[in-house]
Amino acid sequence: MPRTALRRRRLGVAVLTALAIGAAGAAPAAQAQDEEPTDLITNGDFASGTTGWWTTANLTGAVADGEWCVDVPGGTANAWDAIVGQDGLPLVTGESYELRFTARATADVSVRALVQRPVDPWPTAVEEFPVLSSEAQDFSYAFTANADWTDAQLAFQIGRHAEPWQFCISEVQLLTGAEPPVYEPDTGPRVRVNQVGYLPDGPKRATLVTDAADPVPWQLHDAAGTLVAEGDSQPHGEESTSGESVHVIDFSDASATGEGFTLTADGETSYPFAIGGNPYGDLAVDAMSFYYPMRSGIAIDDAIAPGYGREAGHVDTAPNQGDGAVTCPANACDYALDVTGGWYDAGDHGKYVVNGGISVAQLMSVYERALNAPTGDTGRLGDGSLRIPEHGDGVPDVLDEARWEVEFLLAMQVPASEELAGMAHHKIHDEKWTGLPLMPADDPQPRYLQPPSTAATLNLAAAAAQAARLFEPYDADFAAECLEAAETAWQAALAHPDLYAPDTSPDGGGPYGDSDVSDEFYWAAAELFLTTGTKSYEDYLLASKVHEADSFGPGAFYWGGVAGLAKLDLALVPNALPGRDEIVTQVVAGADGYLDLQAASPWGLSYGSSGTFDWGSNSAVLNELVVVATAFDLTGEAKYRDGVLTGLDYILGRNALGNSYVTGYGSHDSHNMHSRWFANQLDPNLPNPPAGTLAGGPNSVTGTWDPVAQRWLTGCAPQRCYIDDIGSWSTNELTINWNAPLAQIATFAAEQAGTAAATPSCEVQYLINGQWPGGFNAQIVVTNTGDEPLQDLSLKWALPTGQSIVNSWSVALTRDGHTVTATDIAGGQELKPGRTFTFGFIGAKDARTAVAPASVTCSAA
Ligand code: 9MR
Repeated sequence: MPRTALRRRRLGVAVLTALAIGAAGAAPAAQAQDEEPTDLITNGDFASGTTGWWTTANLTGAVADGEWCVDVPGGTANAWDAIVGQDGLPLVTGESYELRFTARATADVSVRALVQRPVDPWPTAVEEFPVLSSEAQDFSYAFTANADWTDAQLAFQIGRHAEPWQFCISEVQLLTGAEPPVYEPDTGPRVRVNQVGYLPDGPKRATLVTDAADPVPWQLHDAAGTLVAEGDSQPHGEESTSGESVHVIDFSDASATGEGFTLTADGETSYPFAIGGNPYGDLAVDAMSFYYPMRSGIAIDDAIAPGYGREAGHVDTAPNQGDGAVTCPANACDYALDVTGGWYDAGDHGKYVVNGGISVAQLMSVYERALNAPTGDTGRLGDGSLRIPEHGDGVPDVLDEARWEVEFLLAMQVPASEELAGMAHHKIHDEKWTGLPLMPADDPQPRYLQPPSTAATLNLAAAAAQAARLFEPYDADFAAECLEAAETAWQAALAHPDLYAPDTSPDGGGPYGDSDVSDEFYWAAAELFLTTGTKSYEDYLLASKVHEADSFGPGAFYWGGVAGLAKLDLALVPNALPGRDEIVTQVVAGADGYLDLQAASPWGLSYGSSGTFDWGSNSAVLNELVVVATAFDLTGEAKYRDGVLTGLDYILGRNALGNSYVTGYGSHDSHNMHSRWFANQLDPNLPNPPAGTLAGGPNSVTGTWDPVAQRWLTGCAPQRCYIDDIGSWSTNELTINWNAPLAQIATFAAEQAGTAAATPSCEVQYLINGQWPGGFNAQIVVTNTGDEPLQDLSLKWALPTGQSIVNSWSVALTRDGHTVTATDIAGGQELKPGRTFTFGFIGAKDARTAVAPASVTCSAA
């Protein structure tokens, strides 16, 4: 076919291509005007057959009419198991290039197109995943080289598909002198709002991006277009994290409720949002239901998680090599462990104890907070509350989900007969990194246990100790098993306090390196103390340098720094640690620090004022909010609740990119997170991540960037160093540890919707009147502080660990799980305004001092 005809026929498709590139977040390249581009490809029009080109041995093909078609066998595992390529391409650092080609396929498949150095570790200059179909499409990708290479390779990696198909390519060019790619994200309206919604009695703020120096008027309209509130913005000026000039719009006083509100200012109208209802209820459920499709070792049931059904991953079924009997590389250990189960860490198939420990701890804290916080509500976390298989077992679903991971953590412990008995292996992962997409069940790699580490051992100790106290009323045997594993791990860590995991990793997994484990020791001691009350843990805490240190800096805590997490639990979970008030003071002071930073930020952001947004910055934002939420639970002061809600606005769209970082929430959401199996961007047959998945978020640390970030984000303001592209693992991965604080904050926010109206005017004094070895006497005095009589009054609290009820007087006490409910108060008669009623019980306890519950809630008819 003559070349001109070929071009004309494909013109329409070229437009489509440009749109596709725009959707990926960037403008297509244009040719620089002052120099003649050179095409680096030899025989890109296939006029000389396949001269200059090579293929892997499993491909055969033929050239006809300037198009080369090759037959690709089915049944290979990786994209690079079948390659069409050309070598010896020279790239010059700082120069920009445009890769162009035309391609079609006999099936709708995605392939991997890249320019790389064909030498381990295979650095790439550009990596793209065009989706081919039966009609030829033109593709164009611009990139800037960041190294001088004389031997770059253009590769079309076309393996990985189950069925045989045919790949046809024509008009391949690699042109010099291209315009550098420019990142032009779709930031939507300049009025940036929480795209999900606000609470009627909560703070309601938006950020307007504008160069206007003076206040500008704003209007709030309801879904019908009726004006419901108006005012003027507050100019803030240049803001460094976004690189933009902004104003704040405060519409907190708006009292209308409903769906579909919009905010208009400076000629721009925001995405729609709700006011009222319970905008965060589904978010909380989704953020926790995220974990089920992340499970390893179990088939995911499509009826439970619609759209996410898949085969079990890493069971002992080929091509998986299975996690049923995993040993150490180079026979470094003489045993094999069954480490089936647990959650995959992130977009990869690795399972890492340090990160598993913090993730499951924060998920369990969703439940533990609900037990102890005055506005906590275990009712929304009951059996049947999440999309998981364990319904009907009488156990709160979030604990069922947590157990899936805790059991994996226990399995990672070194067996009793070995030298490092009780230590935990740091991680288990593939021998080599695999490509994307790759379903867990299709991973053919051998997997190994990496050496035990003190950090992993202590994370296991902390998480298992917390599990022990939370599972105690539901499964005493499992609770005992957890506690034994935790205490064994603690002793092992004391015996091997400096087995540090390195900052570098063998191929196929992330490092999770950590050479300061003083915080891990503190966390494990705190959880063991909360669960057992044992004096040796108390002594350890009080002697630790961590105890009095400020633990609430930027990001509050993360997998490598867990002191803050320990302090939140010491502050909120009932215990008799001497000087415990000091810890409460530290938590509240930490929260005050975050509120101060938040007040200074026109985005309501406490994180990032230093100018750095770290890998996983969204989790740092949310973990700071967990501290603020705990301060609310401890003090009841509304400013902390408002701070949490304001912080959540950033995650849900009030940010420099106008992007909601949670899949399925908001008009413009992240949905192409880095994942091997939620890989819809690469393969239309695969799903996007499930609703309620959090993206890692802006990462301004350029030295940690992946090739996609390097290609598109150069020069970004910190808050804008993010791209919703599946290749950008350093800005856009999904992980078990990042979704956990989302679950915590979404649950907290959901509980704040409408709590004020439900609380009757009553005051409770809960006194431990006396205690003796093995028992105590509790007296509860309830007062009606309101003007109306209280009818059918009942009280609820979570019984502190180590206590049980023996007998009671002047009341009926029932116990369900941790929760005690007191009914038949005042003999079933109404409690008149100003009157008090006293009842009590004899309790049994373990060796520790009996303490009162963290909070008691009243309800009345
Ligand atoms: O979350 C981790 C981040 O703090 C580190 O800076 C980064 C580089 O070591 O690794 C992140 O963890 C990744 C892990 O190593 C492998 N699985 C995916 C994790 C999220 O990106």
